[in-house]
Amino acid sequence: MGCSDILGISTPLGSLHRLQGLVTRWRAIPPDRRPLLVFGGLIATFAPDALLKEFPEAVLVIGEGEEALVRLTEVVGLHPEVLWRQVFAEASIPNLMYQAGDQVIRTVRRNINLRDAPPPDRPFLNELLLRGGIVRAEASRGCSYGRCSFCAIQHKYCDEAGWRDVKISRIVQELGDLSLAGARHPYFTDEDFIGNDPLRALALARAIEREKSLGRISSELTLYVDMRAASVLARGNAGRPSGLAVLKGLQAAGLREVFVGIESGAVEQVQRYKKPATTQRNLQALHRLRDLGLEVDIGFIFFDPEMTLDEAATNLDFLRHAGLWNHYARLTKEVRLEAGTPLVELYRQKDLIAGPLDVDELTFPYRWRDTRVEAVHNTFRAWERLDGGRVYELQAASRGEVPSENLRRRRCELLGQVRAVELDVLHSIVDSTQQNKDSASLDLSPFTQRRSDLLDSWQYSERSR
Ligand code: B12
Ligand code: SF4
Repeated sequence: MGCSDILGISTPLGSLHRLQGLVTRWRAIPPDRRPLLVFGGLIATFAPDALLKEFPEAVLVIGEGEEALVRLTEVVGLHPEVLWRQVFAEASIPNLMYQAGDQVIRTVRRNINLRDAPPPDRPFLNELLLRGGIVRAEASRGCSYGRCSFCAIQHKYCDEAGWRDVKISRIVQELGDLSLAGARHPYFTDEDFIGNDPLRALALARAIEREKSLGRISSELTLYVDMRAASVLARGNAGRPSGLAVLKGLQAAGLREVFVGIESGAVEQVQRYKKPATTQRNLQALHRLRDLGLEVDIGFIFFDPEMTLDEAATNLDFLRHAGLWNHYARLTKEVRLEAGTPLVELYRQKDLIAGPLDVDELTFPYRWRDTRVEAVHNTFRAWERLDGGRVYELQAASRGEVPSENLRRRRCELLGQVRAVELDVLHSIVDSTQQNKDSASLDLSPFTQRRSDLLDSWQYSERSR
C-alpha cells in the first residue's frame, strides 16, 4: 500500500472487522504517501454516520458509486492533497459524505444514467469461474413498485421508487463476453427484471436468442432473474405483451430459474410487509412458472416480531398446500429490520426496536409481540444452527457455475429434503406450543439424525464423484 492515489474499499455485510484491519494498515503509511480512503457499498450506504465516526479520515460514497468514484479520481489527479476536500463539494461530486475540518459534508444524492453506463471491469472473472462461484450480470436497477416495508432498495437509489434499464446492446455484449470466458449460469442482480417495460424484456430475450443462434453466446447459457408476481401475471394488451409471452420469450433465450418474493402465506402478515400481491396471486404466479417448467426460487419471511402463533401455523399450512415443503429455498427466515427501510419508523412508533443499529449487519434488534412466537423462533434457530455450516455448503454448491444441470438438480433435490426436515421441526415446535407445551423440552433428535444422514449422503456422493 502507499503507491496509489485512491484506496477504494467495498463494505458488504459483516465486513467491519476486516475494514478495521485495513484501516489500521492504512494509518501506518506515512501521511504524505497515504492514498485517499474511499468506502462504498452496503455499510457506507446504510450506516454512514457510524462509519464516519469510526473512520473520520474516510470519504464515503452513499448508494451508486460509478459517477462518484470517477469524479473523485479526477479531482485527486488534478489538485494537491490539501485542496481535495474543499474541491469535492465545489465540483458537485454526488453521493459523498466526509469530514472537512470539524464539519460533516454531504453532497447531493444522484442516481447514474444507467443507459450510458459502461460494463463493469471483471478482473476476478477467471478465478471466480475456476472456483465454481456465481457470475453476476445486470439488466436494470430499482423496482417499479418499491414500497415493501422491509426493503432497503429505495434508500440505495436515493429514496426513489423507480426502475431504470441497461441498454440491450450492452447486456448482450456482456453475456457474450461472459460466455466466451466460460460462464454458463449468470445470475442477474436486478431487483425487478421485467420492471415496467415488458416489451423491452421481450426484445432483450429475442436479442439473446439471436446471439445464441449466431454462436456469439453459448447455447448452454442459462439465466436466473428476480421477478415480481405482478410481472409474471400481467395481462397483455395492444403493444404490451403479457407476462406469459415475456416468460416464454425469456425461456427460449435460456431462462432457467426465477426468484419470486412470496414472503408469507398469512394474509395479515402479507399486509404488514406491504407486499402488493395477495397470497392467492402469489400462488398463481408460482403455478404459472412451474407449468412452464421453470425452476422457482422463493423469498419467504416466515417470522416477524408482530407474528401470532396462528399466523405461524397458517404459514406452515400454506407451504404444505402450495407444494413447497420440499422446496430448496430457506423458507424459515425472519424479517431483517434494515436501516433505511419504512419498517424501522413503524417499529419505532410501536416501540418494537430493542437496541441500537448493528452496524456490521445493518439491522436493528427487535422485541417480539408474542413471547410464544419468540420461543418458537429461538428453539428452531438453535436446532437449525447445529448443522448450519453443512446446509449452507450444500446451498452454495447448488448455485452458480455448477458443472452440469443434472448435478444442480440432484443437489437441489437433496437440499429440498433437508428443507423438509427443517419444516417438520418447525411444525413440531409450533404444534407443541399451540398445545401449551414447552417447546424447549421437545425431543428433536430424530430430526437431527435425518438431517445429518442426508448431509452425510451428499458428502459421500460428492467425494466419490
Ligand atoms: C448478489 C446479492 C447477494 C449475494 C452475494 C452477496 C455478496 N456478499 O456479495 C448473496 C446471494 C450471497 C446475498 C446474500 C444476502 N443478501 Co444480498 N444481494 C445481492 C444483490 C441482489 C446484488 C448485489 C450486487 O451485486 N449489486 C449490483 C452492484 C452493481 O451494486 P452494489 O454491489 O451495491 O455496488 C454499487 C454501490 O453499492 C457502490 N459500491 C459498492 N462497493 C463500492 C466500493 C467503492 C470504493 C465505491 C466508491 C462504491 C461502491 O457502487 C456500486 C455501483 O453503483 C443485492 C441487491 C442489489 N441489486 O444490489 C442484494 C442485497 C445486497 N442483499 C441483501 C441482503 C439483505 C442479503 C442477505 C442478508 C439475505 C438473507 N436474509 O440471507 C444475505 C447476506 C449475505 C452476506 N452476509 O453478505 C440486501 C442488503 C440490504 C441491507 N441494507 O442490508 C440487498 C440490497 C437486497 C435488498 N433488496 O434488500 N446477496
Ligand atoms: S422487496 Fe422486491 S418488490 Fe418489494 S420493494 Fe423491494 S425490490 Fe420491490
